[in-house]
Amino acid sequence: MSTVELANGVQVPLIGLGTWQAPPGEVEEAVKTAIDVGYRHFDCAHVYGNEKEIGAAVREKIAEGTVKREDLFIVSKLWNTFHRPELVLPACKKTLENFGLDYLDLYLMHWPMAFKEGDESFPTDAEGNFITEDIDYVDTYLAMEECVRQKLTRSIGVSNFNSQQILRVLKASIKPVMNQVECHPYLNQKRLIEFCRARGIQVTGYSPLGAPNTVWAPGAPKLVEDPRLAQLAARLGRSVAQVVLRYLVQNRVIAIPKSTNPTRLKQNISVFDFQLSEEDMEFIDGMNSNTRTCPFFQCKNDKNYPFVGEF
Ligand code: NAP
Ligand code: SBI
Repeated sequence: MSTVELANGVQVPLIGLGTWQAPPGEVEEAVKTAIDVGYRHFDCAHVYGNEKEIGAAVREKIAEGTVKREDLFIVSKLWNTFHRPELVLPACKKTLENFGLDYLDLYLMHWPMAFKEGDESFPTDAEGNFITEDIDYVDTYLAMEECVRQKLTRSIGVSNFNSQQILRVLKASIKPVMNQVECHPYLNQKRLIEFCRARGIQVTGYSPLGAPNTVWAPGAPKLVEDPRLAQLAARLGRSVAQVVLRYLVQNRVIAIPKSTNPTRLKQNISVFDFQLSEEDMEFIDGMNSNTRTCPFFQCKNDKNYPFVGEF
């Protein structure tokens, strides 16, 4: 599996397994199959509600000798209700307890907005908007540094940060190594990627297949059904999903497609035995329409909502 190097020297496999909406009853088997077919990178989060099952699968594969812990790259994310600095270390410890692991490879701040703390992951007002709190994400980030100091995670980073928000967290002493953002041919993120790379930050692309089941755009054209990509894929004897994933990894963007289906798990990791020509890469670049599958509109009024400004 090809990797990209983080600013701290850690190698990240270019394809990881997405686990949002992987039901607890399916994800354990999916993670075990994924390890068997070659996945070594797992993208997880407290809010996905399946870290216990993922941890059980990983520990079983380590115990049976298929993989070693040090061969894996395990990512989790601090949820928005835990942004108050005092809550950060306990939240990271809780995630480790759920996994049954000693350390993470990467801990990300899931979003720059802070939600009202409490038992509800999505505190919502009468209009259906999420209830946010005035906590500066820089203070949250500084508290995440302690997770590195205490060796709970090897690296820290951010997710869903825009360029201006990135600049503010770069003042910390432990720099973010990653920004995880939505990325696929309809939202290729060229400017944000260039901006992050110039500052030593790698980019992971989420919803790389365009999240075909997104709740935010029920009738919208689906990336995996795009006739232009279907034609290109047919010419190469590949699936559209493979072409799209190859487009990301050929651009050195880490891709984390979600699947719990054994055939698609295998298909999605089989993107290192072919190349897209320069013309094909440029053709896919031309499909950018800056459309998001994950606009998270319910917090658009928060001052830290990221999807405003140029990029
Ligand atoms: P995605 O990976 O673009 O799409 C997943 C969907 O595509 C699933 O319904 C899956 O169904 C289907 N699929 C998988 N492989 C396929 C293939 N080869 N051909 C056709 N369909 C295929 O969407 P996503 O889950 O939104 O994004 C991936 C991961 O990114 C998430 O799971 C999560 O880990 C991360 N993420 C992070 C954030 C963030 O805020 N940081 C936001 C969104 C997502 P099957 O399971 O049935 O195969
Ligand atoms: C959830 F667990 C529930 C809703 C939701 O909507 C936004 C996208 C997101 C997220 O914040 N990270 C994801 O991977 N999906 C999500 C997760």
